[in-house]
Parts: sequence; structure tokens; C-alpha cells
Amino acid sequence: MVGEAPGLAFLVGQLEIDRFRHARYVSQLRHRVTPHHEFSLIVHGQGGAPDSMRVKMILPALTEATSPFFRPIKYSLFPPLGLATLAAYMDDGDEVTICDEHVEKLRLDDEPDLVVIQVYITSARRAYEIADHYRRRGARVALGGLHVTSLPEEAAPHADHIFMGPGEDTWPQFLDDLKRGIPMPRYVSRDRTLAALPPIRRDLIKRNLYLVPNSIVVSRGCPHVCDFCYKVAFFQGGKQFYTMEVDRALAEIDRLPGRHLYFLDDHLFGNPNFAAALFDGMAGMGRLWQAAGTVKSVLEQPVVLEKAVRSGLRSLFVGFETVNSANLQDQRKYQNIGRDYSEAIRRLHDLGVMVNGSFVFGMDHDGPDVFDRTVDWAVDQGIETATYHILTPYPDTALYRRMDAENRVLHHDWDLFDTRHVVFKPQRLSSQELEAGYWRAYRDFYRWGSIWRGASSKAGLRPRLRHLAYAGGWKKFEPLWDLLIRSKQVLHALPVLETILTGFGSRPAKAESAARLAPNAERALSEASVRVDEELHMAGLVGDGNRSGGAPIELRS
Ligand code: B12
Ligand code: SF4
Repeated sequence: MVGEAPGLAFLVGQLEIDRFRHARYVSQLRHRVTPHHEFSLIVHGQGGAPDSMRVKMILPALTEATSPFFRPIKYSLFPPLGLATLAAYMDDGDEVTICDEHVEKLRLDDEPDLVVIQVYITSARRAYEIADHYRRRGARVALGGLHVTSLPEEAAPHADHIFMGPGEDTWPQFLDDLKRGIPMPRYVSRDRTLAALPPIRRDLIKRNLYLVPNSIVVSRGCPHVCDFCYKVAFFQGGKQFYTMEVDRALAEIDRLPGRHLYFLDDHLFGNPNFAAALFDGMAGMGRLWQAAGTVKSVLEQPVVLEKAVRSGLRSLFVGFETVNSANLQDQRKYQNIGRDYSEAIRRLHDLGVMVNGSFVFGMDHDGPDVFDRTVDWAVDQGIETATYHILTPYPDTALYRRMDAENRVLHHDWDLFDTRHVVFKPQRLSSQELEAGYWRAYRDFYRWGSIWRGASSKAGLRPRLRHLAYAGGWKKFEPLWDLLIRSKQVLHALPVLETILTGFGSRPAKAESAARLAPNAERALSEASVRVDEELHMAGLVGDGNRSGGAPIELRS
């Protein structure tokens, strides 16, 4: 178990241990993958790899994330775990760096031997630019990730090697082939397991650039099949959902300093036995954590949920998606159909867990009233934070095929497939209505009036204060986060988040004492928050929502 407030010495010590463990795991793994270590030194460019390589791993950013006029909190939340996972397979002698263009400037004048680029749909254009640049400079370029898997033919001309699906089987295979001088142009993942996963190279992550450096994934994929989701396309040809061994997952958690964790798993509760064992193992570790789960898991797995809370669950990202049940049928989101959303929220709140509700606008049954209905419902339910998306047909999904067959996909400018722009013809709304309604929903949800109304739905002063601090903190103090990000001090915001989450685990304060205190405290808080809001407005720091074109703050994309 790790300490509560890591000092520098602890961090350095932790990194040393990581290095050591990493070296041991990699050498074990090499034996598994490559029994024959002896390979001849092959000159780079003639089909093989030099003895040791300069390897540059890049997460390219979409243009807006690097703009000096853009408030980039969302892009400074999580480090590039996928690349750090792949880095763990490299040889000890290799010189490996990871550059996340969302949070640091990418140098283009260096001469790496191997460039590894992770491609998301919105960063595809930039990824291809960088790939072409390095190929012109004589580097070997490998492209992989979600977008490459969806559209391999588009990616292939920009790379020496492309990778489809998760990389845990294909990447070590490629490194082995490279050493033997027979690397292939295309690798397709089939063998889905996390059994021999070496500890990810967190030592390559610049922790101080991220608000949530302790993000972690202990599974891949999801047991459900929703039409709009990336996951069917990405995991086709093999298992669609699989987990780490519990002990390995716990060991990975134990390596992380501090208290706060964010599980980025699509559905941490997807395998109830795994989840229960994981939470049992985490009990007593003193962690505070956030994750994603479904309405179904909240309603049907009360025991697992209680274990989660005992082990530190404080906020859950829940995909409600729509308040129109006919839409759920269309999107094959069967696990939500007929579920009592309010009951799920009540259950989470009773356990002291905050809810980050996720909603999608633009489904075929959505008319002009959908925005107000959705926001009002979320505010009345006391949902602490909301994440809205415009329905986006990602290539190679069932949704895309349906839209394409109906001739409704408007263009293929992938930069705009960011769930904030309308890229298809909606059924009961115009594109303008949909885009305007989306921004209005954010504005309306994060108005102080709404935050206050949401807080008032809670029983007791303490939960109300937490609601105000969390919902207000995320949205209304965005400029302050931005300042911390730009001064590369974002990690200093983490203790604030931990403090708020700590309080969320507590049961509501006793009803009578809260009732006695509440009116005065509420009035004072309300006045104070209105003043802060006015001051920020006057200073031009916050607009109504996103005046500066910035993305809404989301804990998940
Ligand atoms: C964390 C996260 C973010 C973070 C940070 C991303 C990061 N630092 O990596 C932030 C908040 C910045 C973000 C932003 C966005 N995100 Co996001 N995000 C995620 C999330 C929740 C987890 C990613 C993760 O860490 N996964 C775990 C690691 C281990 O897996 P991985 O990254 O996929 O890497 C593996 C493989 O992809 C593969 N691989 C990847 N690259 C390469 C390269 C090679 C050479 C090889 C061999 C293999 C390989 O191997 C890795 C190990 O298996 C995913 C959902 C998900 N479950 O993946 C969505 C997700 C990736 N995001 C998505 C979207 C749409 C966005 C946004 C456009 C959202 C928006 N509304 O603005 C933005 C724009 C991103 C951009 N810059 O272009 C979509 C992507 C859709 C698509 N087809 O590309 C996803 C799938 C969410 C969803 N369900 O729709 N996101
Ligand atoms: S439940 Fe979520 S992660 Fe799973 S398939 Fe549906 S949208 Fe994708």
C-alpha cells in the first residue's frame, strides 16, 4: 500500500522500483516471446533494427488542443496509457521517449530510429502529417490505435507498419520480427489476453503535466454492444471483453503514488466476479477512485457496488445516453431499456457516490425539446456533473453503416468527428439546432442556478456543499485550471480533488443538525457563488459555457 501524501523522495523511490520491476518483467517476457535472443545486427533501413533503438512514441493532438487561445483542461486530464503500455515491451537498451502533444511541444528536428504513433479519429490528420515528416527523415514509422483499426487503408500509405486492434499481442510480435529482419507491413490482433502484460512504463509519463496522473485500466473492451460505440470495430476478430488477473491489477494499483485513481475501463463492473475480487483486494488501501459503470450494474449488482464504495469509489461515470427510450432501442443499448434511472442515481447518492451522467444528442427520436428535457432531468436528479455529446458515427461502427446506407453522413473531415460538431443529417432536428442545443445544454447545466438546484436536491448540508464544490469547481473555475496547466503545475490541483472526493464518501450529515445549519449556510454560499461568478464574468474569464470555443470539462471523453 502506498502513502497518502507522496513526497519527492517517495516518488523517486517508486520510479526506481518501477524501473527494476520493469526490467525483470521484460526479460521474462522476452523469453516467452523470443526463445532465440541472438539476432544479427541489421542496419536500420534495410529491414531490421539496430542493436538498440531511439524510439519516439507520440500522441498527436488535434489542432485546438495546442492552440494558445484554447483552454485545454480536458486534454491535460489523463496521460497516454496506451503508449506507456507499448513502451513496456521495449528492450532495456532502447532509448524510449513519450511525447503527448496535448500537453507539450513536439520537436520535429530529431532523428529517431522508430516512431510509434497512436491515432484517434480527431487526431488522424495530424498523425499522418507527423508520420510523413519522419518517414521523409528516414525513420521507420508504426501507426496503430482506434482510427487505424477502423480505416487501415487510409492509414497504410503513411506508415511502414500498421497495427489493428489492441497491441499486447501484435507489438511484441513486431519487435521480435524486427530483430529478425522480417517485420511485416500489417499486424492484426487476435490473441486477446492481459496475462503477460509487463508493468506499464509510468516512468516515461511526465506526471506534473496531468491532473489525473493515476489513470489506470485493468480490462479491455466491454460486454455490451451499442451501435454507436467504437468497441465492436476495435475488438473484432477476437475477444471483446477481458480483464487482467486480479493480483496483477492490485500490483499495478499499489505502484501508484498518492490516493486518487481514475479507472478508464469502459466498464469496470463488466465482470462481476473480477470486480468483486478487485474491490475486496483494494479495501484498506486508502484509495479514492472514480470509474465508469452502467445503470444495469448499479441496479443489479448491489453487493459489488457496496464493495466498490468500501474500497474508495467516490464518483461513477454512467452512460444514460438518452431520456427517450425509443432511442435506446435504435442504438441497441438494450442494457438501459426499461431501467429505472432515478433509482440507480438514488442508490449511488445514498452510498455517497457522485454521478457523472453522459448523454448523447441527435438520435433519431430527438426533437427540439430534447435539450431542455435532458438538462432539467439531470439537474432535478442531483447529478453532479454531466457530459454531453453530439451523436457521431465513427467509421466501421453499425451506426456509421446505417447512416451511410441512408446517405446521411455529411463529410469525412475527421477533425470534426469530435462529438461537438454535427457530421450527419439528424432526423427531427436541423444541424444548426442540434449544435446550438448541445452548447446550450452545457451552459444550462453548469449555470450557478442549476448547480444550486442540483445541490438542493441533496438531503443534508454536507452533500450539498460537496455538490457545489465539485460541480462548481469543474466548470466555473476552468480559467484557474487553465492557469495551472499552462504553468505546468496542474498536479497541484490534485489534493483539492482528493479532498472533495474524501468528503463524498461520508454519509449525509444528521438531518436535524443539517436543517438547523442549512438555511444560513445555504444563503451565504449562494451569495458567495453568485459573487464569484459575477467577478469572473467581469474579468472576462468565463463566458456562458464556452465563449472561447473551449471544450466542456469532461472527466471522460
Ligand atoms: C482517456 C481518454 C481520453 C483522454 C486522453 C487520451 C489519452 N491520453 O490517451 C482525453 C480526455 C484527452 C480524450 C479526448 C478525446 N477522446 Co478519448 N478516450 C479516452 C478513453 C476513455 C481511454 C483511453 C485509454 O487510455 N485506453 C487504455 C489504453 C491501454 O488503450 P489505448 O489507448 O486504446 O491503447 C491500446 C490500443 O489502442 C493499441 N494502440 C494504440 N496506439 C497504438 C500504436 C501502435 C503502433 C500499436 C502497435 C498499438 C497501438 O495498443 C494499446 C494497448 O493495447 C477512451 C476509451 C477507451 N476505452 O479506450 C476514449 C476514446 C479513445 N476517446 C474518444 C474520443 C472521441 C475522444 C475525443 C474526440 C472526445 C471529444 N468529445 O472531444 C477527444 C479527442 C482526442 C484527440 N486528441 O484526438 C473515442 C475515440 C473514437 C475514435 N474512433 O477514435 C474513445 C474510444 C471514447 C469512445 N467510447 O468513443 N480521450
Ligand atoms: S456500454 Fe458503453 S462501452 Fe459498452 S458497448 Fe455500450 S457504449 Fe460501448
